Amino acid sequence: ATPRPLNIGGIFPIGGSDGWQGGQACQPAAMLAMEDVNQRPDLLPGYELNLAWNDSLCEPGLGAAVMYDLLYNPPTKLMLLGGCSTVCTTIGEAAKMWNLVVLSYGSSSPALSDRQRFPTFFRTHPSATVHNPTRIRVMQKYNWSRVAIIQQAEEVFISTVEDLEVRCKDAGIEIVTRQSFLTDPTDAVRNLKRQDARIIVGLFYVSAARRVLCEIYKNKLYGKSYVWFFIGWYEDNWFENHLVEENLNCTREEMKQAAEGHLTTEALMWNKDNEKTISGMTAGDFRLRLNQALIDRGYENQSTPVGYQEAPLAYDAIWSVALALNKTMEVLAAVNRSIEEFTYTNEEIARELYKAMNATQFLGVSGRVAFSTDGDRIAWTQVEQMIDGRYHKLGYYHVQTDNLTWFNREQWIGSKVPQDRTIVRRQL
Ligand code: ABU
Repeated sequence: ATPRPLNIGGIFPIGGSDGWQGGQACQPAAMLAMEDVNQRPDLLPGYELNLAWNDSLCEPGLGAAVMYDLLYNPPTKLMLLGGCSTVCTTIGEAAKMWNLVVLSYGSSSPALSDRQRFPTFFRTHPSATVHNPTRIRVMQKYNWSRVAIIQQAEEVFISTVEDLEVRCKDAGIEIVTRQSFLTDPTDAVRNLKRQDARIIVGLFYVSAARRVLCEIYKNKLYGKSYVWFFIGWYEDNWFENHLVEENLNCTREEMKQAAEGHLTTEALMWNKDNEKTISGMTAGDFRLRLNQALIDRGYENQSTPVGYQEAPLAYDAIWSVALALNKTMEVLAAVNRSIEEFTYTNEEIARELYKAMNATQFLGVSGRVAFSTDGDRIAWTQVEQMIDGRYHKLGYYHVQTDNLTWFNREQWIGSKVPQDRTIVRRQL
């Protein structure tokens, strides 16, 4: 018999120029997962999963419009997928009104872990708070106890900084200044210079990161006396792309010079081991299929589409949805009910969907997928450094076990570890 449809909705940030356009690689990855779950006879028997989706441009207003469009137009969606923190904040807060679980493959905002505000929100993407213990661990490794922070004024970064401040205080690390900017970082970067900041954590989306880097160059806040910590999920060549479109007043060479030596932290989003995952693929097999899917869509190489790093999270998000729906169907069948009875006012089935998602666990191409009580993913992080214009892995860190694996590959300009303050030498 023809399988009956089970419908879900998806919101992907693909176009636009601000925020995170990670739908470029995440949407194709989700479609691969759709193919795979629909080919599994033991999953959702008698049904076929359908994904209706649209682009949010990573703009919360448009994201809300896409969500209304998905919900007010039949068929009824059983769950929503979303990416980009600013959009997920909007849809995650609204979704409870429709008794809908939202699963995000691409939002890092720590604010999204608030169960009061986002009671039906889950994510395969780790919260940005996972970077903070790693940053602190690296600071401690080099005896840096005086640091500065510069952030874009978006909730995703504000909530990350709030967590970082608490952790720095606990670790006895002084935050000499915290600078914030909306769009233009000129004054914020100048203030860092005035405060003689040397070790600086920067938190912003990638186009703002380029503006900051250009100001770093102009203010000479780079080189042997400075260490910058940036977010590690930008594309590898982020600092030399889009300079003309974004009207940046720095050349590629200047941007490259300013970027040299910076550190990044990021959560590991690709399964590190070569083991078979729930789909039968290893992470390496998935990479090959994704690369082909991206070539088919006109991307010439894997570094071109945004969201390549997060693509396993999108692939695993679809598996999470399929497993949770499957579980819910079994629970409902035991009481002679069907998942097809779900409506946006059906709290009982919504509760079962929530419980099933909360209990979902499997080995995915992004690693072990499991959701903590606040809906979050727990992950390893990695530290990289830009050496000669390319990222090199320095080490891995796991916060729960305080396990730091370090490869001693860091390189400092002038061969000395930069200090966190000006050393005044007294003449005798
Ligand atoms: N790794 C991409 C996260 C994007 C966001 O939090 O908006």
